[in-house]
Amino acid sequence: MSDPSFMTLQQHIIQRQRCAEEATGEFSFLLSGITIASKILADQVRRVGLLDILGTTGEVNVQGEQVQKLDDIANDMLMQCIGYRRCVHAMASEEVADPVELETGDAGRYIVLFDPLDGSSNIDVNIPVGTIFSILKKPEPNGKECSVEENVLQKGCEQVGAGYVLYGSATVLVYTTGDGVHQFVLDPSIGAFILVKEQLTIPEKKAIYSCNEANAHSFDEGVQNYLNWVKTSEAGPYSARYVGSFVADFHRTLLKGGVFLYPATAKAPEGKLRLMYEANPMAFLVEQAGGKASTGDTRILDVEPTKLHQRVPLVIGSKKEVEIVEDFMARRRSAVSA
Ligand code: AHM
Ligand code: MG
Repeated sequence: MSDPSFMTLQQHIIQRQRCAEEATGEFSFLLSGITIASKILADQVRRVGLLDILGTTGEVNVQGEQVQKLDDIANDMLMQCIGYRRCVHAMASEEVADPVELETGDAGRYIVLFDPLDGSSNIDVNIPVGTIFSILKKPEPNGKECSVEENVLQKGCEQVGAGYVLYGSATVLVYTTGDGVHQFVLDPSIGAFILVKEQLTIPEKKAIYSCNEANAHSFDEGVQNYLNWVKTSEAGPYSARYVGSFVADFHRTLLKGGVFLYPATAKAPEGKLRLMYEANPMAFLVEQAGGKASTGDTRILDVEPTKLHQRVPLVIGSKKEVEIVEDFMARRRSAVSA
């Protein structure tokens, strides 16, 4: 007899879809496109040192093929696995300038946006990287034909699904469809993601902050005041944790609590992280887990996108910790405007 507590991602999605009104099975088929790609990528990431060796002779490997960077491989893999789904109207990726419209006619109801391999600059030093995805519905035509760009540019609060895959010591998948956050681990022996935690919640507060503090001199003064405060005995003791790979930093924050910040800097005046396929999906997840995500003064999920690769300042994590940062930023704003 099968173990009733043993559940694969596929079973989990199907089970939850059964409870949903318009359960057509399309959505689970769409997600399976992402999981197939991520299993292939998990394997590629694990062998990255070997792939590098094969590529060291130049641009061409022993098979006579072009040696591709892993970001390109990840992007192609996702485009291919998702692109075969007839329910997908369009895809957009960090690696591609414009959204890709698929010839799926009325069957194409979903839009998938992704960062194929976030944190990839860390890959040659064996630091975890990940895939982030956001799923939107194609908007109903409102009397006029919309371009694919117009269809894609929706606020984060319109997402119907979001998640990430972290290629770390284990391959972990975390997703939401708006009814909580669920965590799975890839069992390599059977090639399936197994449920390890349903309805995950983020601690309401935790004295951990995570940011690239080397940029502190060019942060908003409110953020600088916050960073000074976390080091005082009044606040602390706080711990600092920063991987420099957003998926890894976010995953730790989701599980352990704390706050992750990537504020605007002189080099990145709009912030560094991308709204549509980095900040929005993580904001959806964190809110579903009871946390908070903001630009410092606006809820991330309410930010109106104006372009696909738009960047945004990000403060994300435990509700209370995000509010402390927002408070420092608000106090600075009112001091300036007084
Ligand atoms: P990428 O999508 O090009 O990999 O860049 C985003 C990455 C994030 O994973 C990470 O949070 C951030 O860049 C780190 O930036 P920095 O090196 O400035 O701290
Ligand atoms: Mg990224």
